[in-house]
Amino acid sequence: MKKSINILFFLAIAAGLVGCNNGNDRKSGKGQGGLATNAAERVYVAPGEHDEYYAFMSGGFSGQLSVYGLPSGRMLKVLPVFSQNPENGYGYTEETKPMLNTSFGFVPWDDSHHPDISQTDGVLDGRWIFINGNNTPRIARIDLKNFATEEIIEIPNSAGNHSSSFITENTEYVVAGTRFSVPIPQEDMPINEYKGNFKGSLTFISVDQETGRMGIKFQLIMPGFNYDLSHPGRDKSHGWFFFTTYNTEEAHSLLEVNASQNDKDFIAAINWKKIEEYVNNGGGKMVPANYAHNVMDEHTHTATSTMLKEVLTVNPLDVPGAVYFLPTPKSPHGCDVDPTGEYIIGNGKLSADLTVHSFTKMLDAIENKKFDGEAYGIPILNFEDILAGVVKQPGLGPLHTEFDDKGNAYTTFFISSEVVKWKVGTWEVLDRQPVFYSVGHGMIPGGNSRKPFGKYFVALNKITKDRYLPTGPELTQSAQLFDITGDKMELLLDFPTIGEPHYAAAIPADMIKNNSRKIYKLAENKHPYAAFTNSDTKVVREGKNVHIYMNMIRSHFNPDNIEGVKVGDKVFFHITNLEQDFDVPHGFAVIGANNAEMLIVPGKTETLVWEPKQVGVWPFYCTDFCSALHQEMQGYVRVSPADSDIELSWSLDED
Ligand code: K7E
Ligand code: CUA
Repeated sequence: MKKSINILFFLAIAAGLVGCNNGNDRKSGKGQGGLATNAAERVYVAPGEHDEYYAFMSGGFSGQLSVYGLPSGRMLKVLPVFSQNPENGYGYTEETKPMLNTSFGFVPWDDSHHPDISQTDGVLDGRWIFINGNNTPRIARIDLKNFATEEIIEIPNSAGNHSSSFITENTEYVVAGTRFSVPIPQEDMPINEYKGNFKGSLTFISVDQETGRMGIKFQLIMPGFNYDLSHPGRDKSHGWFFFTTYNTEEAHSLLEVNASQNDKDFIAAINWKKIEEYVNNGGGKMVPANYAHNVMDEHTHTATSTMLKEVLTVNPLDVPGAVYFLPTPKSPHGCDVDPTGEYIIGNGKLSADLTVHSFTKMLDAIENKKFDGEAYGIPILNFEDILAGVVKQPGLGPLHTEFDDKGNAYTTFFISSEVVKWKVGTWEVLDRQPVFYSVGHGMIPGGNSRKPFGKYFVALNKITKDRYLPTGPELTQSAQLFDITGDKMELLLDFPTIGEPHYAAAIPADMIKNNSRKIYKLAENKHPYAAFTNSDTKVVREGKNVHIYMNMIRSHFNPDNIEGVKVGDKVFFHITNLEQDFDVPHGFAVIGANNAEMLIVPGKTETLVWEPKQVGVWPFYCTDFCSALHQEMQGYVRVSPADSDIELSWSLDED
């Protein structure tokens, strides 16, 4: 058991340090955090004024994506992505339920980690934002005109979709990598036969530049390591993608010990351009698969789910020169590429130093075939040959590195609970600031692109303990905003977050806000159950299904009296919001509904199913205070016994 001792010793030290950080001297964040006296002014956004940046924070185990303004830290919206959202009916309405379909059936929750904004020429362009579903592997695309999830594609042959969703610099591909290796294809086999038999898939999803539509171009089937994080090459390294791995030991149990044995794991360097060319020339093997592709139709505002039945796989050995391993100490987590595309940083969780690889040296080593062995036939480059530099002992437990526009890098340290600023190229540590507490990712607007906007750094912290008023055993997680325009980082603000914000992405507000949709045009609404005029409104029985074609406008429903519904019916309320003004949604709720309310924005039609269980006269009402007569916005459904012969009828203001 000697192998376990070093690790346990390390973790004991680590635990001790976390304890220290939570001690008295760090309680307030003042003094040590260098809280500037005018910090309040610098985050203050006056009433009616707008923030300078949109920040999109992953929701972690909430499965959503939340939108914040920076520098105020004001939460603007929770965008539902992978989880049902009773606030507006996402995942509950008939139109949105198909978005959450998977090969495992309806999966109304996920764990979302890494949002990434679309780019053109390596610069944020504000068209779309992508995010991964980690648990049931999926990638979602959110349109930043509508601020709505418009597409979700499931990833077959993947498990723990974690090294995702990162995009190439012209949004050619969204990339998704498996964290857990699994049998590919899945099969019933002993777990202890993992080694050599389980595989990891790295999936390249192409993106249509007009519509944003995603499709899996190919899956690279890699050795059975854990593929933890990834980043695209950019500028000079455009065409490559880099993935950190851990568990190159291929352990299948007690990974905290057994996957911490190797002195170095790898960063996998993937020349995707080469593989793309191979695939375009007919390379790769189409294999059976079963995965959902869910798309929101822009005219009917209704999602469809299609099950796809095959996927193109590529064996890396079939594309010589496309895949290499870069030895990287020691169980690296983050895999970050600087804005020039030259430096690839592996954040070795258990390593004392930060290792930086050089892209130029990597190409040189490849050209001169300077290999240091191979793993499953994939060449391993020599560590020394590709080393650009080392940041010496910057902190404990490095997780992620982000970049500003002045050649500086900012690495987060989970264990020593700090952010360390260092100089790219000289590897010299320039500044360190404590965070409260245990930071995961950091984020600089555009920090994962060729053009960062280096004004703010946001620390995305896991633990808050004493930072806010206590709320019982379950506390919020938290973000901290630093001003990074000077030599030293200055802490300005704490603000709580929704769920666990792993990564985040931010963009200047000007790049999005003028394009933001205000209404859906009624004239473009092609929903089959839309009711625009009085003569469109009706109630139709099809066996036990009752379809109500209803509309709403300040401040009534049409119809608002409905009779002839029976116990045992399934009632579909198809409701069209006739408003064509900005910010006039109406809500809909009916007593005893087993799902949610729905919030219908101007010009849309949405559908909620209600299954009345009891005889009576049951009210429905608008849930959003929409006008002075909002409280009058209500109606009744008469529900008769199952064997009743009362005919369907509907009316508005008629006796
Ligand atoms: Cu480090 Cu999922 Cu990117 Cu969390 S991951 S922190
Ligand atoms: Cu419509 Cu309240």
